[in-house]
Amino acid sequence: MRTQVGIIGAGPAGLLLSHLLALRGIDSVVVENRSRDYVQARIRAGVLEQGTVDTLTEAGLGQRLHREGMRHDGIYLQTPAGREHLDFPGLCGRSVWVYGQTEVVRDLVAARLAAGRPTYFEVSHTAVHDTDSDRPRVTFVDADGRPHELECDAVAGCDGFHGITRDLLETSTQQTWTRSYPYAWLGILATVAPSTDELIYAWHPHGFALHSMRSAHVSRLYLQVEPGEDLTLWSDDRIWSELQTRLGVDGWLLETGPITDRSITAMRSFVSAPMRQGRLFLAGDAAHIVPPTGAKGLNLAVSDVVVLCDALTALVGEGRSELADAYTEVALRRVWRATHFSWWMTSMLHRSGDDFDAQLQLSQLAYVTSSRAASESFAENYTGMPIR
Ligand code: RFL
Ligand code: PHB
Repeated sequence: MRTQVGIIGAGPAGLLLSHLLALRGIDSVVVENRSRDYVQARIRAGVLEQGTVDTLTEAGLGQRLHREGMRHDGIYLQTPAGREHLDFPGLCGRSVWVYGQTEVVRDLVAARLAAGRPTYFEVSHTAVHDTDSDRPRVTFVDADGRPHELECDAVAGCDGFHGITRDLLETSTQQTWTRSYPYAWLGILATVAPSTDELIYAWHPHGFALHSMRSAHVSRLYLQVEPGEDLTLWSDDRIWSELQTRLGVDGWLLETGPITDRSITAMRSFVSAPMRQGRLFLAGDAAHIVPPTGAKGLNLAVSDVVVLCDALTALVGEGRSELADAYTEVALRRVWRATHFSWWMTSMLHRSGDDFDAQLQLSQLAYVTSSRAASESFAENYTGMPIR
């Protein structure tokens, strides 16, 4: 088989890249080692930046997003002193949208299959060869056990943090930066109307809590827990009672309902650079991870792909390499801004350290909600910096 761009991974990065390339007349083949149902059901991100929504809308992928997604014009930041609201349009002229990653992926898979473009789910033995030549190849075995060889002009590694492509980059020129955090998130999805109109990020002496949502009938909530926390120690009653404690303010009650999904997520920052070697390009979680506190992971995958699409169009469509040569530098500017914001927001909201640390966090939170300069800076970062 011959294609212009071989794409490893059918997460948001790989699927969106294939769609944006097709709009530019560049063909691609996507290979994914999980099933279509698994990829579409994976519960992850929920908040889309304005730039992500604009990108999806301009690419013709915005119909359901605009119908079912919820525009949020702010968030609440809470401490035991009270719940404060930040008004994003008033602070920076932008908003965010609550629309689950599951829905984004569903829309992308539907668009790709409707266009009849080749997508292989449930592949195994994915391998990439000859990335330093002009004809890199991808080999894999399809769901029926048939081996394939894909001859490409370029390969995009969109295979997430646990994928195979990052390890193909030359270790002598590769640099990585890592930060592990001494806490994790216990996340639940529950069939109950959200008890809030906008997301609540709460600092509490017991630890951080977040009230998010997926729709008018589905809530998504998180609790800070220990990194190695045993999920079986958390009964439904214990989860709801701890959420009520950490999210509670006078006169406010958290509605409860059946819990349909629960998981523990480790928290880590990770950046690997360069994001390219020869004709192999990395995008999204394959190249970097942020802790979920700033809601940046999916949005960074989208911004990488927007930049990468320009670079690949010039490289394989027109034989020009300047944008490909600049890819790492342009993408990393935004990656490091989001890495800093996610680290900062994480460090401000999670309990760790001693009472001195707690007083610094509370002072910082009071500053963010009371100073125009600080809240503008928060709003600008949370709603997302420009992609280019
Ligand atoms: P993905 O989504 O991991 O997709 C990679 C795909 O590659 C496949 N793959 C392979 N395919 C073929 N051959 C191989 N050898 C392969 N190895 C792997 C995988 O099966 C998979 O389908 O990466 P991508 O596309 O870069 O997208 C990144 C986002 O998924 C991620 O950053 C976000 O989910 C992070 N995140 C959040 N991001 C936000 O922007 N806003 C949020 O509110 C937000 N909340 C979250 C989050 C992540 C969370 N978890 C569980 C990590 C909340 C949580 C709890
Ligand atoms: C979510 O809805 O899953 C969510 C929202 C905001 C975050 C992280 C996750 O910061």
